[in-house]
Amino acid sequence: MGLFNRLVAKVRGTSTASALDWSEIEAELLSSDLGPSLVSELIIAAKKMRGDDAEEAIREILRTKFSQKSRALTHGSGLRIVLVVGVNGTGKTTSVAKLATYLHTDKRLVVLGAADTFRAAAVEQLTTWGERIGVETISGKEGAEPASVAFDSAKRALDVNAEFLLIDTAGRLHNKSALMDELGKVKRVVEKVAPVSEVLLVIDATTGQNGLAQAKIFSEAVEVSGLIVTKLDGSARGGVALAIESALDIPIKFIGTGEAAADFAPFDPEKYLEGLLT
Ligand SMILES: Nc1nc2c(ncn2[C@@H]2O[C@H](COP(=O)(O)OP(=O)(O)OP(=O)(O)O)[C@@H](O)[C@H]2O)c(=O)[nH]1
Ligand SMILES: [Mg+2]
Repeated sequence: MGLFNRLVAKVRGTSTASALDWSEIEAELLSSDLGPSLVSELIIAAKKMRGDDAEEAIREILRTKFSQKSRALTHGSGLRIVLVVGVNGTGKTTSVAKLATYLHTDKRLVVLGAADTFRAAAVEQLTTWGERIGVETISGKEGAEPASVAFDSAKRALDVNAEFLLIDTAGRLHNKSALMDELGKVKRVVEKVAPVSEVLLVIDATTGQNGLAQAKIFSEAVEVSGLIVTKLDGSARGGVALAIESALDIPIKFIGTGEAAADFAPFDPEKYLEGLLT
């Protein structure tokens, strides 16, 4: 039985679930990664609920937790620069490639900036994706300053009249202040060429509540305008996505559901709730 089925059965007073303790249900709900504050709010509300509409009532409570901000990529004329950030291994490079594929399929002119100069393999990884998709990737020499690669890629993107520049950055341990400072620097230097219209933070859904901590720290270092939640194809319930939206009011813009370029889609709140509730 799904996590919420027991909650619904408890409210309805049906089946053996009615014998379950509230604290047992609370513990189960916590495994959805919705986080303690959302879960306790749900339990308090559920205790007051009566009858058959429990499921819809729960859905409605969760619905109110979504951000009201737009989930579309920030509009604007001319070049739109998208900075993709996040901790190690969350799926930044793959998400840059997926977003490039998504935009390229929509006939948008895209340039990639390989500003993860931390590891030599990172540049190659992005360049390979770029070749596969058919978009240009700008990189620097090994060990180059991330900010200078970002700057060069912005100039190139302007020169070729690109609509989008997607900049891949190095995985950051979110407690390393030097790396976090570097992010601010990348943004400042790029903005000598053109404004950054979007900073997308990549969160791995399988990291659970740690994702919320990451989002808090990143949004202190740079202004995060949206989230990409990856690895929703895994065993994760992905409740952390809603926990972040609700706590920080940062909209999820895209989701990743696999390793292939096509395993990517704009975030659909209703579909997400369906997945969470069933
Ligand atoms: N199942 C699944 N795997 C994913 C998804 N997104 C990325 N991955 C995998 O996660 C691993 C890490 O992805 P990368 O894109 O290299 O992650 P990164 O954040 O760029 O990593 P660093 O640059 O090392 O910090 C790779 O094996 C990807 O194929 C996803 O949505 N689902
Ligand atoms: Mg990477």
